[in-house]
Amino acid sequence: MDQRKINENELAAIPPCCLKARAFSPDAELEANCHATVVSGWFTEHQNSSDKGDKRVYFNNPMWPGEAHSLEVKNVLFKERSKFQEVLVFESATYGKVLVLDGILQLTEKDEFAYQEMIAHLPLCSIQTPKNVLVVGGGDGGVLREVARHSSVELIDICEIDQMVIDVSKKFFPDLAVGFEDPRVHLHVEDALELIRHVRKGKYDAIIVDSSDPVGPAQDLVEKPFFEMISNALRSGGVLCNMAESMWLHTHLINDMIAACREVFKGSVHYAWANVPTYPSGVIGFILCSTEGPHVDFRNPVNPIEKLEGAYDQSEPKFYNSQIHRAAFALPSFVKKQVSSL
Ligand code: SPD
Repeated sequence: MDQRKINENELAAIPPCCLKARAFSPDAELEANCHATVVSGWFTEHQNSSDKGDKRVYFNNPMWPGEAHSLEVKNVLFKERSKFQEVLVFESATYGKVLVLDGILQLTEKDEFAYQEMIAHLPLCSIQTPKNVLVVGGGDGGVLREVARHSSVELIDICEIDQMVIDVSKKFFPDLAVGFEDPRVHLHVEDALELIRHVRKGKYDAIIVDSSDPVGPAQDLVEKPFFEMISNALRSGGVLCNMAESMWLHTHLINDMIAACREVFKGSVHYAWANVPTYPSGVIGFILCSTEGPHVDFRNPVNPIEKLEGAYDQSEPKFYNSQIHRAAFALPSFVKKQVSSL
């Protein structure tokens, strides 16, 4: 804990609502009830929070013990508590606007495209003519924007639990929220488990799970019962792409997820990854699975983006291409060793 005294300039840089969070003792920090991740003009992704009586308490996030990543804050643009989580938007000094949920960075304007393009095109370019797609989470609209590049797609259902995430994205992140404007998009604001439980068997060609980390509302989305429901909602030979954390930090979690997926998905199961500088360790992974049926060879895109009509209508993808697609499945030796189910 930083024990030094802050000077006048630093004090002026702290948004007034954060003064309480300027904690110089552990006890005082626990008292903080207002985006305590922004302290002395810096956002630090190292905390998680939970309700204790009528108070919000903050503690080191168990997903990333012993490390933290910080961005300089120019201006806090929005902070409010929704029914599900604390939603924060700030203008950073070097990464544009940033969206944070419950103290965890979800996206920045500078590097968001790497994640959204990969999670959307890895599955959709792995099957011929995807038609019906479900996006779970993804309330910022970025994944919708990418799915909409595929002209074969006729229906894009999205199930986001938190209306505030959608509203905030429409206000502060128009380049992502543009995804909602596509006429093929049908928005469901509800718990994805409920939607998927009641969906017609085999309805979707592809399901993309763009969740937050499994420590809050998204906890159920890495468990076997969820994968079973997903599998049921996919057609034979349909595909799932699920956000799957960092191989530098979470091989245990990846192992468990892969093992659960192998039990459920009788087609193929693979792990891929991409660099996203502002995610913990600068890396994020994806689990790709297919149901029993026509074989899906995820490692070789049969529906290459370069040949897709309409894929470049708005602008070119900035990260994803067929070479990146193939490379994303190459795994370092330590991952092959530690993730025994791969
Ligand atoms: N550790 C953060 C992982 C965030 C994954 N979801 C990001 C949402 C972007 N559409």
